[in-house]
Formats: sequence, C-alpha cells, structure tokens
Amino acid sequence: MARILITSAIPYINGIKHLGNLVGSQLPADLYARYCRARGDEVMFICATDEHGTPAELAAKKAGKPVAEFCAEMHEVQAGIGARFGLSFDHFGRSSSAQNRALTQHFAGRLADEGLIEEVSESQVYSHADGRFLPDRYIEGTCPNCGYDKARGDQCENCTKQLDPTDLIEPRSAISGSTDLEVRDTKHLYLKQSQLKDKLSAWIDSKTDWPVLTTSIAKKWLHDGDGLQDRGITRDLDWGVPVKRGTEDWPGMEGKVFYVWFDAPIEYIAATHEWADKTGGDWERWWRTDKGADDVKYVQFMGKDNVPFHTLSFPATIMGSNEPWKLVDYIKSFNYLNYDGGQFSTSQGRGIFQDQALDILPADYWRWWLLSHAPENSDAEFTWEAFQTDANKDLADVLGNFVSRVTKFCRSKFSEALPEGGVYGEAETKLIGDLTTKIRAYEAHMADMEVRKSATELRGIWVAGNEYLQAEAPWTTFKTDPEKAAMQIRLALNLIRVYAVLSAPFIPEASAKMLSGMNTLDTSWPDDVDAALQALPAGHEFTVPEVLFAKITDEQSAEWAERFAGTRD
Ligand code: B3M
Ligand code: ZN
Repeated sequence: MARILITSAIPYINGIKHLGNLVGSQLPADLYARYCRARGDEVMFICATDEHGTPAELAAKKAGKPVAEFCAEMHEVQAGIGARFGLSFDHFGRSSSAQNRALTQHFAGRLADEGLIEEVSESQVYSHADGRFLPDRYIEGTCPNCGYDKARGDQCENCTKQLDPTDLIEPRSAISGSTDLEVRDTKHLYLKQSQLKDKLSAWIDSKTDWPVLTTSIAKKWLHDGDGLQDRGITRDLDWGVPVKRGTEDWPGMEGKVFYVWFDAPIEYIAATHEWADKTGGDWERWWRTDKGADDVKYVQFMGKDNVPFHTLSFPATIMGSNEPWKLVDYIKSFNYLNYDGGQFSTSQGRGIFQDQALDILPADYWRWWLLSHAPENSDAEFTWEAFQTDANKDLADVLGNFVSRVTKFCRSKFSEALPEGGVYGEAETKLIGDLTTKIRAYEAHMADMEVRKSATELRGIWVAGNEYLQAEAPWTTFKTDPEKAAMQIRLALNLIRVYAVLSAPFIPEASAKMLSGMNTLDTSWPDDVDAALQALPAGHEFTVPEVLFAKITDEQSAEWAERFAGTRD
C-alpha cells in the first residue's frame, strides 16, 4: 500500500468555471485519486479555491459585495458543483484560510532568513482614470516575447511567458481601457529565484519520466532568453495575505499583501492543515519529510498555463525555505480543450459552464466524454456532435446495453437471482484470458496517468463483454441447453460487478447503480479475473437497474448547441 498525495490546481474564486478547467486539472486528478483508492493506496486528495488577487476583488465589486462575503459564497458554490461532479476531495479548502495566512508568512520569513528576499523599490503602474495602482493582470498590452496584443501584465496567454507589467509594449488599463498610466515608485519584496537556478535546473533534469509538456515548459523558462528571473512576491492591494516576516511585522511593507501566485500553491499544504484541523488528522506526515512524508508520492495536476508556477516558482519557495517540505514527484499537465471552433473563455462567457453542464445531463456523461478526450498530447475540441455520438455509443450502446440485456434476460428466463448450472467452455476461457490482458493494460495506463489510453482500454473491456454476448447468444442457447445459458448469464452478471469496479474512477454514479443493482458491496478489484467472475454465486439475488444512460437525442443536441453558442452574461 502506497501513500499518494494528489493536488489539483486550485480554481480562481472569481466565477463558475467552464468544462475546460475541469478536464485540465480536477477531473483527471479525481480519476487518479479514485483509482489509487480502489487499488488500496492511502490517498490525500486536496483542492481549494484560489481567493486572493485582483480577479477576486473585481468580481466582488461587480457582484456588489464585500470581497470576503463574495469569496465565502462563491466557495460554497464551487464546492457544491465539485460535489455534483463527483470530485472526491479529501478536503476542498480556501486560500484565504488562517492556516494559509500563517504558512505563507512563515515561508516568506524563512526565505528572508535564507537571504533569498530582496527589498526593491519598484516602479508600478498607476492609473489616473481608475484612481489606483493597476495589478499585473489588469494591465494589457503587447507581449515583448511573441507580439501577442492581449498579453496580461503577469503572463502572456499566448506564449506562457511570465511577465512584469512594465515589460508590456503599449500598456493600457484592462479595467477602463485608459492609457493614461503613470509609473510610480513603491517598495516590494522579490524572491531571488535566480540564486536557485542551478538547483531547480538539476531537479528538473532529474525528472526524466515527466510528461514532455511539463518539462519543456519548465526548461524553456529556465534556459531561454535571460533565464530564471527574480520575482516580485508582494502587491499594493487590500485583499490578500498581509506581508509579514513569519509572525513579525515587516517594516516598510505595511498595507501590502503577498502576490496571489505566492500564496496559492502554499494552500496545497495549508488545505491539508485545514483538513487536519477539521478531522483530527496529521497533515505533517503528508508534507514534512522529517515527519513521515518521505514515503509519500506527490502528484500534481494542472493546465499548461500553470506549469511555470509549479515547476519553478513553488519549488523555489520550498527549496529556498531550507526546511524539509515535500517536493512534487510528478506533474501531469494538460493542453487546452477548445469549444466548437474557438476557445472556452470564462471572461467572455463562451462555452459550457460547469453548473450548466450539470443542469442538462448527469455528471457521468461529462466525466466520460471529457476524460476520454483529455487534451494530453495536443489541444482537444468539444463539439456537440462528437459528444452526442461518443456518449451514445460508449455509454448507452455498449455499457448500458450490456447491463440491461443481461439483467432483463435473466429476469425473464430465470429469475432475479443468478442461475445455477453449466460449466465453462472455450469461449469463456478465451474471454477470461482476453479480459485479463485488457485489465492489466488498463491498470498500467491508469498508474501512468495516461487518461485517454485508460479510457480506450476500459471501452475495450466493455466491448469484449458485448462481443461475448453477441457470439454466445444465451437467448438462443437457452432453447436447447438452458444449463449452458445459465452459466453464460451467471458469468455476464458477474461481469457487471467487475465493470462497476473497473469503471468507478470514470463514472462513479453509474458504477454505484450497477453495484446496487447487483445487490453487492463487494468492490474488490479483479486481480484474478477468473475468481472475480465467480464472486457472486448462483442464487445471489439482484434487481434490474433503471436505465443507466439514456441516449442523447438529435433534438437535445441541436437545442444545446444553439443555447450555448452565445455568451453567458
Ligand atoms: N488559480 C489558475 C487557474 O485556476 C490558478 C491556479 C492556482 S494553482 C496553485 O487556472
Ligand atoms: Zn507572448
């Protein structure tokens, strides 16, 4: 039994996220967490809302609410949506927690003690029209690296370069559009990441098994151009973690807060602390290598735009603290999911938002389609046509149909109990061999976090059952050899339990329905397929489950395509 710590990038608090956010971090993280638990590992699965920074301030302003109140409400909304999607977090925390405040201030103090913090008098952009300093994200302009004309002051979305606002060519306020900007002096703390460059570089080079998407982005920012730059970690804002050096005040830093990207990843640790405070658990054995975290495998999930912060900035905080904190062991990153010929966009309200998706279909439809099309090796695209075709084929025609045919046939020809009699023949031996090969391949892909390959393998496992049924046709066998038909259908009913167990990480709700239909709590993994197909004995009672997956009709698909074509206000 291994101990696995899993974190998903923590979503911004500023609004309800779209499906692209889900498939790029939380959903594959949940798939992996569920799989590890099913295999007997001890799992700590952590996520949270990312509540600081200007996006939160501005969203609260737009909603006409004090920012703390807005965050508290939106946290509940996001937690509720996550639960409806079946995201099985051990804790869904808040980066505005007291635990995170203390830990963030602690790290800053440690970094200062290690000589890695520099106080810099910095020029910052002040907007006369807006009457305020403009935080990085609210300055737009042209990227000096790639020429993209909507680059933000913290990062260029187009080429992923981390930027400072003063790097932008022709900057303007993203709040008012005003170009009446003035650069003023203000003092800020800088983390001297450049001093950690060799250590970070050696660490990244040692990660030869990481996805290329992850390491290529890290190496790009380590070695391209000027290499790893020192980063400002404080901001002139009201909302955030107040700047302190540990528990001490930091002279000259009054009224300033830490930069949201400094405290956000620390929330992974703090959220585990929140979990411990709630449950009486021990968070340090997950995070402190001097307190048992040495044997923890730590895996992070995120979209590619978050990779620089997790491969460079956060490790710099951890390494620079010179304390025995757990570093990430594996970073699984994702490309983007596009929507019907363009990008999903929270700010432009384009695409399907998580609450809307759940309003029209149960979570398992989305989980299955999104995971089986996860943007692993390149960007992927959601279209209603593909969604309808694939969900109907895989979920309704293959899996759902198998369950319904087998249970209904048994009820009509035998009873609602597994029938007795008959012995395996060649077809059954072949099926068991075939399933064993496929299940071992599925396990390997799941362990490697190869999401699409896992889905393909699982689909193949479903198909194998259908093909067996089709070829052996128990409804025909029944007429001449009812004992043989009994054996076939007993095997097939057992296969429903096996399907439920194997499929639970992808489609937990349907899986629960299958298990409850089979009237069993036995979720043991089919290590031995032959034995697993005899787990439910003759005489074991079951009920025919309700339809697992209703087909998406052409009318529904057309209606939804139209409904979501416009933008959400
Ligand atoms: N909130 C960006 C995002 O939601 C950011 C991730 C933080 S991970 C520590 O994609
Ligand atoms: Zn750029």
